[in-house]
Amino acid sequence: MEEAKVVLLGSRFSMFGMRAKIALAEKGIKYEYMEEDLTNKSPLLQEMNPIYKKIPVLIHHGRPICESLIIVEYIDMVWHNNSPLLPLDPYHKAQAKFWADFVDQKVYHASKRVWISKGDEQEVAKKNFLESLKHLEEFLGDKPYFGGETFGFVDVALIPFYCWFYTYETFGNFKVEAVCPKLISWAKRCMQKQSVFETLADEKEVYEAVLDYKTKFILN
Ligand SMILES: N[C@@H](CCC(=O)N[C@@H](CS)C(=O)NCC(=O)O)C(=O)O
Repeated sequence: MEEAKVVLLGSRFSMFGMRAKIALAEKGIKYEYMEEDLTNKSPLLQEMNPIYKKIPVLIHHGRPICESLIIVEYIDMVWHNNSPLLPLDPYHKAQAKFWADFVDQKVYHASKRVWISKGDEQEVAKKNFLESLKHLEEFLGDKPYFGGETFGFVDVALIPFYCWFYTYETFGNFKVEAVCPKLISWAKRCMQKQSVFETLADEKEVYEAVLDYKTKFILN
């Protein structure tokens, strides 16, 4: 591997991988993308992320950076001349990191339970998922993006989940728009950005992939 090259190890439907792709696209960075088969991880992934063995991994100058939010922050710091993602102001930066972490701690965990579980557990997951989105919607308020006038860190953290909404809604039998209309307007606004619409997977393909995964790996 050439030392200076930027390489991204990802997986097609991963919202975490999409975060890295969007950040690289926002900065206009050329990179080599390597798709991982997560059922048969490559020696490179195991070498580059020996602790978690998860994607995404960004490899820059031959050195690995792991964890999607850390990758987005790294990209923002290294290529700081254009399209800033994190605010410079320490308070606003702390706030952006808080909400991006909230997406991981609350939105992600509840969203997964929505399609993986059934019955009472699924009901609790739906409630938690929609509540977490409601909190985000309140933080968004009337701003076009989470950080204000321009697309930034929290937008990158959350928008990949949008292409999974169809899956959560179909398994959970609800509509996000009925509860969080402003959040859906925000998502549609983000989808007008090239970095986002060229990165996000097709929602029906996500759904098909989840059905396939459930058939193969989860006994019903
Ligand atoms: N917290 C991690 C989560 C990454 C993650 O869960 N990646 C999944 C794909 S969506 C993965 O690589 N799974 C493989 C495994 O768990 O073995 C991040 O933000 O990068």
